[in-house]
Amino acid sequence: MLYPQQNAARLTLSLDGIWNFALDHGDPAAPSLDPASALPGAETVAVPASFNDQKPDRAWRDHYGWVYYQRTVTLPRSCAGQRVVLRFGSVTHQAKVWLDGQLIAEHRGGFLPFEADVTGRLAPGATALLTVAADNRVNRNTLPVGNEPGEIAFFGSDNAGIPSVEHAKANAKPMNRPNFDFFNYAGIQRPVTLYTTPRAYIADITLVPHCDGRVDYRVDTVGEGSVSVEILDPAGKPVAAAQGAAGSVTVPDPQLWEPWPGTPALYTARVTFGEDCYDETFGIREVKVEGTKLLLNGRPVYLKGFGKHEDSALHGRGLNQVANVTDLHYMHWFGANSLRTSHYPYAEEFYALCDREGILVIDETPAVGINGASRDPYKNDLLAAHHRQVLDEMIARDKNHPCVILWSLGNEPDLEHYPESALEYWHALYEQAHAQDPQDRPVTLVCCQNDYTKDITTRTMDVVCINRYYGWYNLSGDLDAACAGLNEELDFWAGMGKPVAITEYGADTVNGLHDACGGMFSEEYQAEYYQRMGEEFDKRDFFIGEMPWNFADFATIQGPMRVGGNRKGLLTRDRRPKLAAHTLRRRWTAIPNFDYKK
Ligand code: BDP
Repeated sequence: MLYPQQNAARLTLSLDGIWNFALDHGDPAAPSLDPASALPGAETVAVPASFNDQKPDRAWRDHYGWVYYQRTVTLPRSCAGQRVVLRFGSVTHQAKVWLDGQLIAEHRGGFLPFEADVTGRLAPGATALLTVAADNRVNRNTLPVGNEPGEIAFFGSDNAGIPSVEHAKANAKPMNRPNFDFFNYAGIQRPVTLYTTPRAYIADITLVPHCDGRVDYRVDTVGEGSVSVEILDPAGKPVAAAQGAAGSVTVPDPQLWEPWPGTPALYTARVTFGEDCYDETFGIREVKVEGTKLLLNGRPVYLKGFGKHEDSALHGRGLNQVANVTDLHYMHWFGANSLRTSHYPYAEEFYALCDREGILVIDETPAVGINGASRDPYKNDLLAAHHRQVLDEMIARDKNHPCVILWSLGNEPDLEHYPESALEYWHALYEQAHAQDPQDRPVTLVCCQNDYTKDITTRTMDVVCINRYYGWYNLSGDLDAACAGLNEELDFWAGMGKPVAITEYGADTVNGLHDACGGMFSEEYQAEYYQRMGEEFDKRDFFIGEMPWNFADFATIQGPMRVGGNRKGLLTRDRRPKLAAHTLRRRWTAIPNFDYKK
């Protein structure tokens, strides 16, 4: 799906700003306010952003069910004769959209864009009432996964192992019980755009670049016209051209896209079709797995980076361009070259930044929380269908980004209790990703600390990605034992002949808490933990990357395991480095992108 672009043929009108807002206190199962009328008791809310932290009010923060957003929208008369599209970067987790009371779009999944063609409905010069309802409920059929009322929440206040108070639960008000460890922020979290195209238009562009300069392309169009493609080099100079909706074009002396501190050279495919035109940026780079190596442009690359979240004060999970730019500058400061979009696809604007700043991305679906030892979570057709949908939409959206080097099908599912069922479920998605991605990037699934001998799925992925908490959730406080445990496990993976990356490892750390003996939660413990783990990683040739959890402290559900959120950040939530940030910085600035492991 193309990102809205203002150019010689297209106009984009931002609908971001202050909207009217109301919580729907009716039946959470069905939106109940009248979308054709002004919202009763409307309050103000900023878009894009999560609504939860915009008012110091538990009703906003802990709302369960539907909320409504509303504003008017006027299409300029100068847009007469154009096709008009209304586009949402994301609405979390489920959306309904009405224009003057008429339903024009519905979408499930809170982290991917959707749009509605409103050409016939919004007349040039006219003003219409735009109403959006967003549902924040998560359950066993949604991604991310939530627990049904009465079930044990893994990260919440009913943690397994804590004495149950079944008799008192009837008093609990309906609430989301996320089966994941991040605050369930919701609302219109990404930009809303009204854009025009000519009536005959470019619907999609697919680019598959090769290191020898050949770029295979396909342009999908609607209406009559002929396609031409011109390639501009990073300085904006035309270097190659072709005619026709599909084919190949060859860039002479290609400058390859490389991660920072190399040069992330960006080319542009300038596509024209009749009256329409679109500039798609891309990088010339290839990624593949060979033996135990992850190869970028034919060279073994070492991933130094983070598991992240879209999370910042007040904005919640809403697009925050200042935080995004700051975070990438911090990535350079750390000497990092990569990140994982844990645990959902991020805003499109972020991938464009990573393309530009040379940051390698593991792009992850919102499939987090697929577990529950007491029942087979894979015997669920609704979940499987939704999972196929989000994977499809994520690849369709992100397929041309040079920064994306690996697809992650999901995070920490149960792979141990129903191994055959798990293999069947994840393999269908693995095949889908390979079949759908025009660049055929490697595919992974990020696995939880488990009995790895019973997990028969992770070992079938192109890259083995493991989240491990030796020295934190297990062998707590004992770094000698933690290193021994890690090594025992790495001996197992050594036999698999695959590249292995650690995609989460970390220690909750309260900034400002110091301890001469380096006890848990102190800044000293976190620093020593990363120092010791790094020394172990360096001993293994098949080990292709390290991604500490987490880049920064982040908001979570309330519960006895979390003090003001998850504190495993190397940075605080307001982006101040903890002691361990300096430890990692020293380590990573000394590790080259390429050929670190022979
Ligand atoms: C892992 C999850 C991650 C959590 C982390 C933690 O993948 O979302 O935040 O543990 O507990 O299991 O800090």
